[in-house]
Amino acid sequence: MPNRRQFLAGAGLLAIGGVGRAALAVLPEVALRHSADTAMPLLPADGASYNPVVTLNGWTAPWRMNGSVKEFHLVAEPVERVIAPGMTARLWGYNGQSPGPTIEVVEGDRVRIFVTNRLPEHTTVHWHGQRLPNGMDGVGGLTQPHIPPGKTFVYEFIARRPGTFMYHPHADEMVQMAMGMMGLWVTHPRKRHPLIDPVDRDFCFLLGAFDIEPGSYTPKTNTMLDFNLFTFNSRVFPGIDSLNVRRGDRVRIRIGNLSMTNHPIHLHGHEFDVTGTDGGPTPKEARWPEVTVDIAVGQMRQIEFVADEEGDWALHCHKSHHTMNAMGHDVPTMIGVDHRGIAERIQKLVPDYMAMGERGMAEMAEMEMPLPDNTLPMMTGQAQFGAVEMGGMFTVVKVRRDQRPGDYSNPGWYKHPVGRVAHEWAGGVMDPVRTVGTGGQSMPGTTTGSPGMINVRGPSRHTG
Ligand SMILES: [Cu+2]
Repeated sequence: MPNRRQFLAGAGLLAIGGVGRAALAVLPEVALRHSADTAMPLLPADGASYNPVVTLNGWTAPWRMNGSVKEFHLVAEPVERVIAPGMTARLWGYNGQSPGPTIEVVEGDRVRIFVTNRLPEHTTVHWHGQRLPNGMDGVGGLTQPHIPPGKTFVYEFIARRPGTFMYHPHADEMVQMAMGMMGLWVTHPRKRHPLIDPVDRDFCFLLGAFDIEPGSYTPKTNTMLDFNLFTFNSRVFPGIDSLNVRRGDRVRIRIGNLSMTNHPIHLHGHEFDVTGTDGGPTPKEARWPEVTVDIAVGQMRQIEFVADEEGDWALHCHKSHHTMNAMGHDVPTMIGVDHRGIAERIQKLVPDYMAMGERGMAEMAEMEMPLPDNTLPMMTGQAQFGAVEMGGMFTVVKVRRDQRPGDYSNPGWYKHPVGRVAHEWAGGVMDPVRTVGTGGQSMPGTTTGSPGMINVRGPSRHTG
């Protein structure tokens, strides 16, 4: 008779739904989480030691040891996710949240993951980037039968190479990923690795996008490009926690992209190296300094830097539409349009009407605009100097000299040294000298008269 282990290895997948109560009792307990707060790192109680990751606005799945096997239990299910205070989305995720918990193991660990499906349709889990037996790859129909609603499947493989990986369904993928089904997987090196340096802080998060109509709760799952909420771990600014570090810390940030477009992620005030991808650690001679890294769909980029500049440094997607929340994307451009008198007339018909954007849209961040229920302002957030005018994929790396090692708490806003903040100039101001072009860019322009004398030629082919 084959024992249980041999059966698993031989069959690849073992459906255990429908077996008796006693057998079900062997399943690891399901850990659930309902908060979107950043959980403190989960220190390994047994096995090889490592420096655990901190999942931004997320958490690490607890496991149990069963003999020499690390066992996890994921439950695919509908969840409620607070996208930022003031907005809750009805998503699909794992163990109470979207994204699911980070799975954290050590190179060489034998890992067994039970996956229970509490969705209304079938699913699978694909372990993106991993070396594993083909039958554990999680492609519904191709490498395994789908996991029907109500059933539990089990995956088992050895975490063969260290790195940062992702997990997501490979079943009705467009819908299930648009609903928020995704998670991260970190495999730590078992011993000192020549290409993986120890770090003081190790953060991770996933890039995602949702299309949730203002006033509603459920994403539109057929959207291909026009998403209106761009998220770090299913959160938008100002709901994304800051990354709080001590000055001089070596910091690693692992960022996976399971949205439908690329995101150039930009860090202020420091240069970083890309030290790893889904394919593994980057050879040291192939690294170069960057301040922005473009992360394509289905890619993970792992960046590292020494946080040696104190302050509140922005970390954000450089696509400016991705640092906006819903509402803003379809607003017509009104710069230069004279609204005088129009708003009052329209307000007689539509009492909430406001003329928007006549002088740009910054005023949007400051005024109290009536919003549909369950809808966030499109640009928002307050810091010590006023409105930050952001949304979506934006957060702050807070570097402080007195942040204690291992302390991830928010130190508040940076206390700038006196005289080190941009401020209004108190001296005299001269009018700028303007240059009027006389042809192609290769031709020298004509500098006009003295300051204050500006010769401006009108457009030539216009009348009126
Ligand atoms: Cu982006």
